[in-house]
Amino acid sequence: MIVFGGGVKNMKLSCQENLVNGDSLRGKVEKLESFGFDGVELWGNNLRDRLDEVKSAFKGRQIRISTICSGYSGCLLDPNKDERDRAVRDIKELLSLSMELGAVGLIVVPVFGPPRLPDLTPFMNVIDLEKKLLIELLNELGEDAYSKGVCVLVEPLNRYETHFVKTLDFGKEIINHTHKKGVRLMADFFHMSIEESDISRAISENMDLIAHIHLADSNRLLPGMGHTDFSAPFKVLKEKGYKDYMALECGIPGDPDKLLPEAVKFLRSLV
Ligand code: LER
Ligand code: MN
Repeated sequence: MIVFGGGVKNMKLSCQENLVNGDSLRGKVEKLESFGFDGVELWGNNLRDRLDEVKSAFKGRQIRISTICSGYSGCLLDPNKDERDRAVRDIKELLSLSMELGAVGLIVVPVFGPPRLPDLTPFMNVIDLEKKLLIELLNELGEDAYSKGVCVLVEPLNRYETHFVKTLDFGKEIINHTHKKGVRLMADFFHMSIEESDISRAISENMDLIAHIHLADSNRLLPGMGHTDFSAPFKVLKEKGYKDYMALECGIPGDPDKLLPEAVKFLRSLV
């Protein structure tokens, strides 16, 4: 295990697979390991079809699969039951793959864009309806995840990508009504830089549920290239003993072979 920052044991650095150059996944994985990453975040799309390639790419390496990002069809908060069932079926399949590949879990966004469900006021407004439906579905998915030893990682997004779960507090409010052990929160610094009034407070007060982090600066480039203050939130993570992965999910304006190792150095310097 790499000791991140020379003092924060277990805080592990990961990178999404598409951010690094390479002709094969094996080549990318080798590179990321040599740059000092502890994990790789894979995309969930067609993951079952490339399982052999994935397994052989990580064989004999220290670097691990941190997480699986998205890759399911359907939508959990769609009025059409077939759409919801498709999402539940695919998410369960990706949770099985998370287990098989030793990942923490699967990143799930409850709904992108505007509401799909109807506004039923005065009986129930759309947000309350979405909340109730999501709690039911997350309960089922959380139980499934827990039985597989992985988790559903609920990701709040910014207002331009969703109308619904936008802050860690709101995510926690929902997760608190579910099978919590199998449902956790993830915190994306890009979305937080738009939606949270105080990133450090949001992290601090939701720390018990946070099991994954996405790293990007305010402009969604590599950390250090925008105006997000990483040092205060990292101090909170350090003090509270955060021990899960932080994965880069950002644009790289230049040569990744040069900029990714520099990003590792920058992030380590923060802690
Ligand atoms: C989308 O903006 C995002 O942050 C992804 O992690 C969604 O899965
Ligand atoms: Mn993200």
